[in-house]
Amino acid sequence: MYQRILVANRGEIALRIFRACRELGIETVAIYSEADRGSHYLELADEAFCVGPARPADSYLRIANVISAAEVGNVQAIHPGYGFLAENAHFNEVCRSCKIDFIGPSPEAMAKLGDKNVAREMAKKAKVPIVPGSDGLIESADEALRFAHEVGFPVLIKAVAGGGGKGMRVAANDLALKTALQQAQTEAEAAFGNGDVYLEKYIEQPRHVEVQVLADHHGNVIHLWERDCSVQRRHQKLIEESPSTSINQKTRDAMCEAAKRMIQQADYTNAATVEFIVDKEGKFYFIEVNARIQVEHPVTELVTGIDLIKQQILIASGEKLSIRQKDVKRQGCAIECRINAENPKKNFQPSPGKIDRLIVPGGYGVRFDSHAHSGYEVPPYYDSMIGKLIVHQPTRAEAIRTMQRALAELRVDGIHTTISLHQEILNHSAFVEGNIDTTFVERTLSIG
Ligand code: MV4
Repeated sequence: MYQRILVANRGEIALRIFRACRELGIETVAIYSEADRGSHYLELADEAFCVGPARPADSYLRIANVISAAEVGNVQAIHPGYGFLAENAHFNEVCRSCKIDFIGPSPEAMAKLGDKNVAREMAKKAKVPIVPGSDGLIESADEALRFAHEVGFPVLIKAVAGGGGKGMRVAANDLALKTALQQAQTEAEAAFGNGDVYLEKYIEQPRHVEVQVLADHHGNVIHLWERDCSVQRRHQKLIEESPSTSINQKTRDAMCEAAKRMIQQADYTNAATVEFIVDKEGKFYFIEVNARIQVEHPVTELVTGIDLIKQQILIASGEKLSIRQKDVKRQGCAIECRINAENPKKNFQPSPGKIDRLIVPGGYGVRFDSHAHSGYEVPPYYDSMIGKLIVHQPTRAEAIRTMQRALAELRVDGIHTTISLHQEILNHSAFVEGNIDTTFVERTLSIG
């Protein structure tokens, strides 16, 4: 087992990893930018190094500085968290060449799954349902038109280097397709340095359901059931829950088995999330694999009783999974609300600044993962999420009640937050009835 791990991240996920390491008896090395200097959560690490100025490109994304901190800190492994370098195959490769374990998949598996068209091909081989789509990349407008007439409009143009909704464009007819194709290729080239695109039939008003998977270096792969992430706005997830209200048990079993086949096909190790969309008829389709631990991992931890960060560390250190598939029971319902420093009344513009007072909810079934505290200065340079409020109860109705209570207790004075938005969603009949798809927020709420 490792003696020391560097956590190449900041905020709540860095704190989450410090805590898991502390319990495993592993020392931790933190990194921080000038903007995060003096943050309280850094005190929960054993050592901390400044890796540069506030801008992510000059600090958390500066590979040479992160690796230098790892060398000086004399660590055996690096946990990347999510975002920043978590899915950067080059950084993964640099860790390997410096003989530092990357707590995640191999660079090869990460690179393959980062190409959304390669991932589609792998899904086909693994007999995982995919959306009817082009057979590989689209080279010309004529080819795109031919495909679109085959499956029928609307179609979705996707960048192979995209993901998470980036580099996507919907086209409803021939003329729109020609324009959208050019725009998507230009945008993808600019954003990812790779303008390659492929096409899929556009599944309207889908549900977004993802399956958590763990795979060790000894051929063991287990799923830890699904999470429903349909409540989102402009590809930013707001609320996640398990189990999903979108699928029945037959679909759930098929989706979870498909997720395991996908991970086996990709020769993947460590934690992954296999993402699907579900259409109105209840059919599911593979979308992409997220080769990292996700923000919403506590939802799965609460319903399965499994600490996913500890499992990641044990797998990376070479240990065999001690959990067999038949041991993965799911109990109750968990719901997570992302608490962002944003103003829902001003188009969700970021609301950095000083938290004059933070009062954290508690009581039975309540967890609050956050690095924030009274007097904490929310910096303007990074993601606006300041914490995650997660509840766990035997039934969804009870979980909703507990979340409503916890949101009413939560106090974040001095900045704007998404608390009121979550209260509106939790009180909405469509949410209570479990009748939500990915267009729910934009379509029904006053915030649009
Ligand atoms: C789709 C889709 C509908 N049809 N693909 C791609 C990125 C992933 N995170 C979600 N993606 C989607 N892929 C086809 N063929 C719908 C989504 C999707 C979505 C799309 C637009 C706006 C919000 C969305 C939220 C979840 C899923």
